[in-house]
This record gives sequence, structure tokens and C-alpha cells, in this order.
Amino acid sequence: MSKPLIFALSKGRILEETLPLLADAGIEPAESLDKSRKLLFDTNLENVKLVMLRAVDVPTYVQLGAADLGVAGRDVLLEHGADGLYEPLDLRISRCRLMTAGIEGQSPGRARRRVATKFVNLARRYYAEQGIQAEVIKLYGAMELAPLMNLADEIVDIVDTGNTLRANGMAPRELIADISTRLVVNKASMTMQHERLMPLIEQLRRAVEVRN
Ligand code: PRT
Ligand code: MG
Repeated sequence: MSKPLIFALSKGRILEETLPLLADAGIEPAESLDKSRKLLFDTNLENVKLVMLRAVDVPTYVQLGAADLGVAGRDVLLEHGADGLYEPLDLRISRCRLMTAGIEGQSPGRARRRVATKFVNLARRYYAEQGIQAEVIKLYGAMELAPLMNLADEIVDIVDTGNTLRANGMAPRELIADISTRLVVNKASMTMQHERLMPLIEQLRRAVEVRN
């Protein structure tokens, strides 16, 4: 038997929307994911396995070929960079916006803006493109605290309803990018495993079309 195709999924909020979409596309885990601490699963399809990863690790696995294909937020892909990856399909799930935000009613005054974010590469690129001098500060969570604690003048973060910002006396400022979840494929796999990958991609494309 040939080497299985490895399909990398993002754990967390994206997974909840990914599994029903995969099911629509005819791809289902062979056992329940909920009760398991396992991270690698067989599926109903012979020779296709699912691996559950931290969302930020999906591009790395697919880029380096440890996984053949994967599911990742566009925000994560923009931050990681897309070398070695094809992005054949917008899955149109977990949609949100990547925005700058700051304290409500306050406008960014400083000549050199202090920006807190977990998206440091993306933020540096964005402010450079805008011609704004920015000192980008890496945080791993609770970005909306940074301006309140005077650690930063502004944040770059994901916004959906805006409730998290509002609850902390903050407001969105500029839209950086509209975000949704994407299918990514390793470039070498796309060539070497073309015959096995294309039907999966087409099934997913149809499942997305039916829903949208
Ligand atoms: O939790 P962990 O550190 O393991 O990983 P993660 O936080 O990257 O994963 P997870 O499960 O939170 O999912 C993140 C992915 O989901 C992102 O990469 C986006 O592509 C997508 N997504 C969609 C979101 C949201 N909507 C979202 N609302 N990711 C995060 N949020 C957070 C946001 O960071 C903020 O804290 O929700 C809050 C804003 O929501 P509103 O509705 O209050 O505006
Ligand atoms: Mg999270």
C-alpha cells in the first residue's frame, strides 16, 4: 500500500466548522475526535489520515511536506508566508476581519506607533506599506489589554462581532484584510500525488459551492 495522504486540520474554533464541511465532501474521521487525546486519525477513505494541529503549525507541516494538505486561516497564512504552498480553495468558513484597533475615541497620535500583536510579520508589512513608523511588540494573547495597560498605542487583531473590543473600551480602526479559512496543499505533493489529491480538492470545492 502507498504512503497515506496526510490532511492537517487546525484545532480550536476552525475545527468545529471544518468537520461538517469535510463530511459534506465525503471525508469523515473513522472514530469520534471528541473523546480522544489522539492527534492522528484514520478516515472513511482508505489511505487518507487526519492530523490535528495548533492552527499556527498547519502551514509549517504542509510547507515542509509532513502533511500533504491542510486547513488554515488566511491570517495564519499571511503571518507565516506561503512559500511551498498552493492555496487552491477558499473554504469560506470562520470568517472574520484582521484590523487595527485602539482605545475608543482616541486617535493614534505618536510619530512612532507602538503596536501589540501576535501577527508581527504581517503587522510590520502593513505599517511599512502605509508609511507609518511602528514598533511592533509580540504578544501571545489578550492583545486588547495592551493599550489599556499603556503597553501599546494600537493592536492588530482578529475582529468578528467587535464584542471583545467593546467590552474593553476599544474600537476597530483600519481594516487590514478580510479573513476566511483556506485549503493549502504542499507544492511537491500537488505534483507527485496529483491523482489522489484532485478528487479530494474537487469534493471540497463542490461542498463549498453547495453551501454558498
Ligand atoms: O487558541 P490557540 O492559541 O491554540 O490558537 P488560535 O487562537 O490561533 O486558534 P482559534 O481556535 O482561536 O482559531 C483561530 C482562527 O480562527 C484564526 O486564525 C482565524 O482565522 C479564525 N477566527 C475567526 C477567529 C475569530 N473568528 C475570532 N473571533 N480567531 C480569533 N477570534 C478571536 C479574536 O482573537 C478576538 O479575541 O475572537 C475575539 C474577537 O471576536 P469578537 O466576536 O469579539 O469580535
Ligand atoms: Mg484562541
